Amino acid sequence: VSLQMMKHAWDNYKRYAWGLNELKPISKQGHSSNLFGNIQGATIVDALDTLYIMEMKEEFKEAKEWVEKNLDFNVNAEISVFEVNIRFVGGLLSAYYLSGEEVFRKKAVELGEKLLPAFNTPTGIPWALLNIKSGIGRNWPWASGGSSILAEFGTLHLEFVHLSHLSGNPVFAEKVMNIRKVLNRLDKPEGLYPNYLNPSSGQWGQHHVSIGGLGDSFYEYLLKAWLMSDKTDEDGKKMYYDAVQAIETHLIRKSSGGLTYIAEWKGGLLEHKMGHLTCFAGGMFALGADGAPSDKTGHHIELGAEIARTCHESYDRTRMKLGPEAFRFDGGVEAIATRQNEKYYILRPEVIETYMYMWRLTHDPKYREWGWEAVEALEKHCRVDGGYSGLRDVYNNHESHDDVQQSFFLSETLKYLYLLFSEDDLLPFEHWVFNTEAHPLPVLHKDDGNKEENQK
Ligand code: DMJ
Repeated sequence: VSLQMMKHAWDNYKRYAWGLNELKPISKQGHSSNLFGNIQGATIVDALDTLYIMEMKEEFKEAKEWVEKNLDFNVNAEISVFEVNIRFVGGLLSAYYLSGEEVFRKKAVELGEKLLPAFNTPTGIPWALLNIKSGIGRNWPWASGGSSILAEFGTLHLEFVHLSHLSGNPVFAEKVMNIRKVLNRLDKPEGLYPNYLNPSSGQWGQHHVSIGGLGDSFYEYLLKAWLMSDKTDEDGKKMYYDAVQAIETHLIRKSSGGLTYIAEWKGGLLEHKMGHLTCFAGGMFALGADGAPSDKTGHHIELGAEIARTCHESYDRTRMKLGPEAFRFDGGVEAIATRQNEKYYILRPEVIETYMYMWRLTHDPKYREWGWEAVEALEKHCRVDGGYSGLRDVYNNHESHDDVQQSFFLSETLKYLYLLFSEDDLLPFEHWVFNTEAHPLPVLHKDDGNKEENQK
């Protein structure tokens, strides 16, 4: 089924928005997001590995040809370093490792080089935004006192380690190792990592902590850096398990109805709200269970299972059976969005991602059942003639479509669905880690030479 869904998403993108970043499936035209400046083709690059894994050979070939002929980084564009890294660098790296086609390696390294000026700050903590022509960087104007964002500068590690590996140039790995060093030198309030860090002073901004937006994939990359290093990156390992310990103590709570959730922390006060983005953490806890101290293994799996259940409830308690952007545990509600501007669903993957990890790690059939519920809901409410669209209010009786087919729907949501219903030996966890945009990167085994033969 996910293959048919991919075909529908891809064919319509091709028909109405080919070469542009994303598709507007209702108005049947291209959608450009300023996250990528005028770098084009986000959906193509994000979808490459999904096409490959689903064995959509014709489509993969046309996507590859587009990359060869049209993917151009010599543009005057201010881009989000994080978004371009996870979608474009990550997408190209996976396409290279899966297919062995040199063009993807070349383009990934070329783009990586374009991103390097972002690190020209007093501390080496990179800017959020970078003009890839002039090399001038800056931060989001809304971010606490000129700060860089934890989930942005903390989500470069996996890709940059691979860029060094594939180019033979150590500079990429050095840049991300330096980020670790800066973080390790800093005092952390209650052992927690605030979402904001000033790249000039090297001091934290506001003490807001989140395992959802602004924080999320930083934690994910600590664990995955350790796994991707064939469990040699002891520093990443320690930072991850220490952080989880602090998160459990200060952020994880149980509702009176028995649902475990991860709250947000604002200078010591809890906001009892969980974002859809935060739901990825179920899969992360389960994936990390194996490396936890032996008496904690079962506990981390259990934590993953509880988060999966809570996030499933957030879907089940809506009219459309798709979860809201954020849900709350206060004022008498549990796992329900209470604010109008938190009721939307933009085809995000995190809940299905967690089902996929939980399925692989426990084989409890309920995760496939829950994944199937999501398929049915997507088909019923998000599928339109011109592709798949997000929804403005998942509690409403009638669909109000937002008219965007996000590129991560093809790279993540559909890939995780496909994996959820595949055998475990398709991209086995011993050999692959998924970047935060679901692009698989091979584990770098200790005895790997420069050109390793990785198992598919
Ligand atoms: C994706 O780009 C990535 O999963 C990122 O980590 C968070 N946001 C979107 C999906 O929701």
